[in-house]
Amino acid sequence: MVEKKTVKTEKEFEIKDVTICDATQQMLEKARRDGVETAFDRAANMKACPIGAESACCKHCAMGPCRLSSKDPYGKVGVCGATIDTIQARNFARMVATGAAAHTDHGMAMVDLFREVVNGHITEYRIKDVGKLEAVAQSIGIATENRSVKEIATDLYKELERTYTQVEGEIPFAKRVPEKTLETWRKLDIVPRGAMREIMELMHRTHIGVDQHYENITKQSSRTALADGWGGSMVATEISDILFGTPTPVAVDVNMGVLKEDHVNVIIHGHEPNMFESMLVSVNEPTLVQAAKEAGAQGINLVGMCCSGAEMMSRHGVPHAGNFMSTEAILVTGAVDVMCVDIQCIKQGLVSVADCYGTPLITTNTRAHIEGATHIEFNDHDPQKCTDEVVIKAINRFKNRSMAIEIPNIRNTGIHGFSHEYINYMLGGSFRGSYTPLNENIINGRIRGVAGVVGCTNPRIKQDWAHVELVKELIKNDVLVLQTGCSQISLAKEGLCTPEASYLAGPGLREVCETVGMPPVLGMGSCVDNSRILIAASEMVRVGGLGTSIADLPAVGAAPEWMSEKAISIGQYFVASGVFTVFGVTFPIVKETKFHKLLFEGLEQQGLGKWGFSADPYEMAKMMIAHIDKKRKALGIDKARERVLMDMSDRREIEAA
Ligand code: BF8
Repeated sequence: MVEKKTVKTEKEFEIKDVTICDATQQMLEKARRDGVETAFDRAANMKACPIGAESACCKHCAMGPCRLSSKDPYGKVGVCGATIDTIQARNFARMVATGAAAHTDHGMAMVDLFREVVNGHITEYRIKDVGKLEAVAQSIGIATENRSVKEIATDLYKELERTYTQVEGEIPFAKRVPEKTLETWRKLDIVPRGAMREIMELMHRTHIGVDQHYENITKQSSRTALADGWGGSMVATEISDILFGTPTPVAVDVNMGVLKEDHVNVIIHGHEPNMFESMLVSVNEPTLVQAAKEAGAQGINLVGMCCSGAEMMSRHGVPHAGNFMSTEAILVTGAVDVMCVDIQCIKQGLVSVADCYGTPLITTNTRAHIEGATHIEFNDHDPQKCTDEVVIKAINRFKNRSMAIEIPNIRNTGIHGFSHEYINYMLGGSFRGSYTPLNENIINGRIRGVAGVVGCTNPRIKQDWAHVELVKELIKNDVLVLQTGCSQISLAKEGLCTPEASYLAGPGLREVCETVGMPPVLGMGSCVDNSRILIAASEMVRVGGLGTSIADLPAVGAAPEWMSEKAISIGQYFVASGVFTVFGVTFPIVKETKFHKLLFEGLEQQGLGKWGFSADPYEMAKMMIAHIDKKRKALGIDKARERVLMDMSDRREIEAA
């Protein structure tokens, strides 16, 4: 029997109203029976602060905190005189700074690991994808011909370190940005120098009494966010591919049914792939497998959650158990023998849920301890020391399982691992690998445009619902969807990551999917892998026929259930790269202010993209499709789309022309 350690929820809610995920629903029912509280309960009992939700408060100094009124935003100013626009721009900027810091620090950890591997100080990892190493090196002007892997890799890590430490100039991956987009950035003076400098300057500028013009603050927000997307995140993706392999499509099971009652179940939840890679070695270590069998298990079952889970799913076909809003719920199965975490999106609430079910919750990263969890430090120089110990703890927990286990019997098989490189190959084959067929299909109207649908799940909205409804609307309207992060898992659970799902697509997209044998929804990995979408967009520009900058493309982005500051940084770098980006749930801004106008209109007039907001996925789809159509019209390819509706003689005429 579970010992009831948590407070009974005061305000009950209908479980079917908070998630469409059947497995999570089943576990929330059980949690209720067991008297266990989760973030769904806490959200129901914690009204979001209405002033904070609209970013109308400032707590940057001790003369406040100051509260302005969203009903009358210009009715008063803060004690220092800060206007609503300054306050909102500063708050927004700090979200960008934190989100960018999270991604760039992750990327820097990957460069640290890469450097130690290249210099022979770490031997447990090695360069797995030499082809990718050469391609990345060439993309930023490093010579590869007649040079050893070590020489190329040495030049590459030294060059990529500039992404972080450089104080003047442009970050290395600025070389990958389409010329016209880069030109716009240069004109606006927002090309990132180095991530450390940009984040530091943004924090400085948002201090009391420094930058007090919302436009100027937002410029530095863009520069910092770009240091994330084209810097830290892109480095994280590229180095991880070089070290651990570039993903190619693989059939994987997703959902809580990937747990196995007769196995030792090890869950890894977090963001950096190195600990997970080491865990993959530990769970296959013969002595540990033997120990698991001696404990009465059939074997050790390794499962991922959230973003490192999405990476391992794409690279190695490791099953994935669920996204952010399912991390507490899965512990309620009683079948998790250890949950091992590293950094980012790890709810502190996991401690009490894990405690209720006797599951060890292990933190491993020096940057992320949690009070009440067990810490076993992970060290890249001796990685298995930590991961072996974690597996031993899991085996012990399996041996001493005392409570009834209930695993939702739901598994959804889908195809994941669509790296930018694979899309290139998939569309053109090994002899003609290129994005030309994609561009051609956009120009001829079979594919109306491309949408990146990404980001979190959030208890303020029914889990997975907005992701699923939005994506269904988009593909129905012939919009090809690229996905990462928790959103990808939402759609995988709904069965949309299979080629068979193309029956839900419009006739044009369906035809392309059926010809190529691909799903209408392409899963590209974790949140740092949004950088793959940037590279895909650049490639579409380079191939030609769709304008000269990313802002010209019939491409859009969305995070319909976002919750984290990382999501805001991602949104801002997509916008600054030229993409119309729509967020759901809530937006931290007061409407009818100058800052609102800048984000939702002004940035586009400067040649960048712009923000959009709607809590309704159908409305969101409408806005995104309208934007795609606007871009098609500007490119003069709107007629091509109408052609799909023309009769045979019209077709013959156009074909002849
Ligand atoms: O980086 S999508 S909830 S897990 S922040 Fe977090 Fe959001 Fe999930 Fe990964 Ni991204």
